[in-house]
Order: sequence, then C-alpha cells, then structure tokens
Amino acid sequence: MPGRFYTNAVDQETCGHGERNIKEWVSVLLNKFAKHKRRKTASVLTSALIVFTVLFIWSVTAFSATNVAVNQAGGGVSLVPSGPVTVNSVQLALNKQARDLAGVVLPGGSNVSSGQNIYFVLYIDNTTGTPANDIRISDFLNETEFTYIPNSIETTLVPSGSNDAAIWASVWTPLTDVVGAPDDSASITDSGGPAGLDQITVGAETGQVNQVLNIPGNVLQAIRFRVTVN
Ligand SMILES: [Ca+2]
Repeated sequence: MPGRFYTNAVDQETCGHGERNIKEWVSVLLNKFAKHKRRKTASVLTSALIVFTVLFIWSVTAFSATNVAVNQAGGGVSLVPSGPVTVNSVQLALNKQARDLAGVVLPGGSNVSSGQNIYFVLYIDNTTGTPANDIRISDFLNETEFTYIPNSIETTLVPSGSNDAAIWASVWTPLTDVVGAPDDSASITDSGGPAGLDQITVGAETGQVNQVLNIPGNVLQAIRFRVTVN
C-alpha cells in the first residue's frame, strides 16, 4: 500500500516564498546589469549572482538555523545582544495499520478471509508543540485484494503519544467520500483500472484536493476506512 506524505509543508511553502523573492532580486540585478553594462561591471554582477545562488542553495537545504541579534541601535539607546535562537525541522512519520472490526491491530502477514471486513488506519503523530500545516496524504487501495466500503472514512484527534487502544476508543467523526475543498479533509476516487474507488487522499493533495489539513501541536490525527477482503 504505497503512501505519500508531506511532513514539512511549512518548510516547502517558506522555500517557495524564498524562491519568489530571489527571482525578484535576480530580476532587479539583471535590470541594473543592463543599465550599467557599459560601465564594465559585468564581471562584478556575475560574481555577485554566483555567490548569492550558492548562499541560497545552502539556506534551503539546512534543517536547522541559528541566529543572534546584535545591538547596533545607537541613538543613546543601549540594547543587549540576544541569545542564540535555533529553529529545528522535525520529520513526522505516516503510520498505516490494518485492524479487525474490534480495533485489534493485525500484524503484517496476518491471515484474513474472503468476505471479511477490516479497517485500514492512517495516522500522524505531531510530537512537536507547533502545528503541522498543509499535511497531504495519498494512499492507493489494492483493488485486486480489497473493495472499499462506501462512506466509511472517519477521522479522530487524540493527544500525541496515544497508544493503539486510546486511538481506537476515541470519538471518530465521519468524512464523506466526496472530493472538494468545500467538503472535508478526505476523499476517495477511482484512479482507473478495475471499477471501484481506490485512491484515498487527505488534505490538499494535488489532483484530488480536499480541505487543507492542519494538525495542531501535540496532537495525533488518524484517518480510518473499511474494506472487504475480496
Ligand atoms: Ca470528503
């Protein structure tokens, strides 16, 4: 069951803004270059562009950053330089489980019977104190082995670190199969091949866009749906 998961959407968005700013910055530089090329500053600007590009590449691949503000205020005001501020990036894991109808987790390799209904559960535990914004999940059901049971998608929110039993015992909210940002945060469609619904997406996944999924800090969010074993 391949799944696709974006854990650092905030970082991606930030990088996107950075790229846009850089394009504008480069555009400004190129305009300046055009105006001043007769002054033989080409080599200087070219060097500046190369240096800036190198600095940008380094900045977006880093997973943490530390910065310190230093007092240069003057004007009779005396400030104390700040302590170091470090921003860390944390990779969050996407977990997938199969469970029987009582919620018992089925270990890998478990035997199931034709006609038996089981659950699949997808969950992300945001172990940080910061919201994980714009989470996107794409998961394909193996149609040769399972048939999706319509209108069975549900979701729940529990405290970070909740165990399997606590996740199952929580209150589950139904989500519709329907796609669309005005609807809710999950959907399922037929991706082709055998007839039947098989492509589950959660959040604003490209090509099957639902409501944006933001998981609050210190919260585990789970999605579950039921299938019949073929
Ligand atoms: Ca829906």
